[in-house]
Amino acid sequence: ERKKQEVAAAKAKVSLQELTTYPLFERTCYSVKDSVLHADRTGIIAEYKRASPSKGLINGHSSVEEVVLGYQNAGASAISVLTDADFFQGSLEDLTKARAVLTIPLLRKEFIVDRYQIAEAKAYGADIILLIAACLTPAEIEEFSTYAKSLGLNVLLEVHNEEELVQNIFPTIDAIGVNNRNLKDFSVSLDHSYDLVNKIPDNYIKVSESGISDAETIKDLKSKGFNSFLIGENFMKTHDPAAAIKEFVN
Ligand code: IGP
Repeated sequence: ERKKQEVAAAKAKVSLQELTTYPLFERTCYSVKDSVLHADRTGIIAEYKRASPSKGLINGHSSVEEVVLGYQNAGASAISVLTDADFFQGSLEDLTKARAVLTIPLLRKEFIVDRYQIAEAKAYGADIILLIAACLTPAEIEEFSTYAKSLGLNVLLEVHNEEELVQNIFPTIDAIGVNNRNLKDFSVSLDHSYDLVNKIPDNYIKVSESGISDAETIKDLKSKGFNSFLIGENFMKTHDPAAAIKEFVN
């Protein structure tokens, strides 16, 4: 029975070669640098997040198209869509639905561990992939970011401490995010951002990720040198995520 399931799963997954024939695979990606530094935009990377391992269900009622278009209209610089099903109730279908309504960069938020997922990101409409230093070796970060660049994708490197940062600064990376949330115990502290911001070279977009809860925090992070802010839960947990983002930009 298990063997049967494995065969079926292998069949359902198309080959990497086949992914390269998908219509979206040919598109030219939006630049994350241009969009974050665009004078009329807020620097916010706004996330569509239905659920999370630490919070369970966050929002089961708002559609992906409605939310991401609202984010874009409120001045988001980019959009993040979770594609992980097991922990976040996301999907590649959500990514493609977002792509269809957006004219700003779109991040595939996923735990990437192989090239196939990078080709898949392109084929389903992403402009940016995430590489998490805690999940990968520096050699893998270098290899995967080089491959992503060869497909025209932007790369966001995620770090949580100084060691992860210094080991993984490659020219094939566009943006460096400091995750304020510890992926092991889910504790959140903005101090991770404040401690690392001056150690990120200025030619990278500097993103503070997770646990950002108001406009004051954004102002403060900006004054310390961040150009970008990745925010999900505090928008998604409200009745109207697209309205919530407006409260953060005044
Ligand atoms: C958003 P928050 O606390 O605003 O919902 O955080 C984003 O930073 C978070 O979802 C995230 C994440 C990740 C999720 C950051 N890195 C890696 C999954 C995997």
